[in-house]
Amino acid sequence: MLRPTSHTTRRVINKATLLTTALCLVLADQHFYFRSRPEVETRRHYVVSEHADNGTQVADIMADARLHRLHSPEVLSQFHFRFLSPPPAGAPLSIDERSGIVRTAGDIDREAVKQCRVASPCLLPVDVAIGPAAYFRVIRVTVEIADVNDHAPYFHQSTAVLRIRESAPAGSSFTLPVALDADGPRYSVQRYELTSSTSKMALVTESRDSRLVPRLMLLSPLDRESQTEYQLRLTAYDGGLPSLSATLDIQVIVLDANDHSPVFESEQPPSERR
Ligand SMILES: [Ca+2]
Ligand SMILES: [Ca+2]
Ligand SMILES: [Ca+2]
Repeated sequence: MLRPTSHTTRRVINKATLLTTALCLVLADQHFYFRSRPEVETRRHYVVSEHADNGTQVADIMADARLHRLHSPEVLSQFHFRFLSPPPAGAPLSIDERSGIVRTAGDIDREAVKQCRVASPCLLPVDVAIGPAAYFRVIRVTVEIADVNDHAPYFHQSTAVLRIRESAPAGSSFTLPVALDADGPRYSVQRYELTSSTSKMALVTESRDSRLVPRLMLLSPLDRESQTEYQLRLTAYDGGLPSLSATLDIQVIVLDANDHSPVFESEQPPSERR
């Protein structure tokens, strides 16, 4: 049997109706808001090799953005293209105002681009604005500069001196000078080699802050009384093919430790010398 609707039930229904209506209005408003937002243009990605020939084509904005499909030839003939901001120093690029073709306009040098000295890969935003105002549009463009191995590793100095006390136990290790290389991680220093005539020392490397650090490890204790110094050569190789290298000559000087008791020059005590 149906029971008459109470005032309380009617109030609940009215509140629910109001809430539903409000929710619909909010959703409708959001729908309108999302529909009315301009579409976000996909960022176009191009790659150009470091030191590519001057005039190398990097991008054809007109063709790649399919502007021919969107506009008549009459409209396209009015278009002009320009970079929103000039490409950075070290990455000379030009854009043809009428065709929208992007080319290298000088020597592209990855290591000369400030923001690429520590960043890898080297990505440069070079957005393109299309005019006239009636057809204004921004094509978002990223140009990646592909690294080439155009820098050899180098040490800050050509020689180094390492002083090791003869009391240092086997297993002790000592930091050696690090080689630097201006190229990106792929073509930077990848390995070290140690050349020496002794089997008392060996090279070990450790990775620190994404950099390979060479260390000299003692395999057996040194004895100054038998050898006072050692000559070593440290060579750093980069990741090129063939790899480029740098060398550092290291002089290891063995420091004295008080590891010998005093001895008399003759077998007789001084008091017994004549
Ligand atoms: Ca370079
Ligand atoms: Ca290199
Ligand atoms: Ca390079």
